Amino acid sequence: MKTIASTDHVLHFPKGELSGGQLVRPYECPERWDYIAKALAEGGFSAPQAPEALDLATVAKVHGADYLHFLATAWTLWEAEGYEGEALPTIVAARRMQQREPEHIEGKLGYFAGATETAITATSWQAVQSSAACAQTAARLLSASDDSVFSLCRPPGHHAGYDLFGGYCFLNNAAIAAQQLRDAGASRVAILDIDFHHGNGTQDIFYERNDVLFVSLHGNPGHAFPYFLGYAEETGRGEGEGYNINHPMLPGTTYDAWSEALHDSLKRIGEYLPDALVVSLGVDAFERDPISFFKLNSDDFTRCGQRIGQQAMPTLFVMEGGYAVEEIGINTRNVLTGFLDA
Ligand code: SP5
Ligand code: ZN
Repeated sequence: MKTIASTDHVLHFPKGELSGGQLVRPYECPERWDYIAKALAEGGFSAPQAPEALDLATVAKVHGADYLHFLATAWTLWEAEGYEGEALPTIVAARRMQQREPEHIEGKLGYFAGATETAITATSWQAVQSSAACAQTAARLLSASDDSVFSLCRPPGHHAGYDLFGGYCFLNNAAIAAQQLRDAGASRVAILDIDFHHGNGTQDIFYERNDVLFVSLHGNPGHAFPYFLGYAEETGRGEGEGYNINHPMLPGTTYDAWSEALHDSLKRIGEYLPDALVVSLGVDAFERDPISFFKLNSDDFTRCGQRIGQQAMPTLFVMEGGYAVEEIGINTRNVLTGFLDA
């Protein structure tokens, strides 16, 4: 299994994340990438390959043009105001407000914010594009001949909606990979999202489409970020009706219950007969993750990978979350080795 990764990830490292009423050192930090790369090297995986240049035409099929322009220019506009800190939204386009993009950068940040913990810095956009390029390059390899590929994306992507950033995400790497697979000839693509958090951005992007099936296992949104999406009754709309499946689970969920949802999910994915499977691979379902509440242990991630491997489908793993930094490498590698050993 090849790994696609870009050292550009270090260009996104805000000093602050808004958490618990403070600006803390971000949970989503560059060391995450280092631990994963190290664990893969120690596990005998081949050295990561750099991505090809990102094709923004593919990105523009899953994100709005106004949003992409915002991401590309946000820092310049912010800096021009003379602000001292990193770009963070302080107001959002909430209920009963106008849904209209303002001229001022503070307004733009709020208009495109899906959450307010995530800062934009001077060099974030380059890191974000390189992360998406990893997913796109991995999708190209899968379309060409590879049976499975791992895209070591950082920053992650599954909270990025059609025109929303937040939850540490800017471009939806898994959605870009799925779109790339479709454009290269796949009739149907399934996305399995096993990150602890609901993949609200991915759900948003494909909610009215039946060519991409989205299935997510996650913390019940009544109790967990992103709070405002991820309930079981969200099943898709229009042509997409029946092609969105959510498995919210309560605090304390262990592998016994979690793996039942995984089995259900993979059964449904099998029935869909996809040409490729994209796995949004977060390992924040881990028992010692600092911001999550599931109870999977490191061996459970191996079992999870084995179960996914039993589908025997062309599979692209896209890195999402996981904040128990010292254990993120082993947990990620366990999913991949489990998959390969299935
Ligand atoms: C990709 C991904 O996993 N994104 C997760 C984004 C979550 N951001 C908000 C987390 C709020 C957690 N607050 C709990 C602090 C516990 N000390
Ligand atoms: Zn997560």
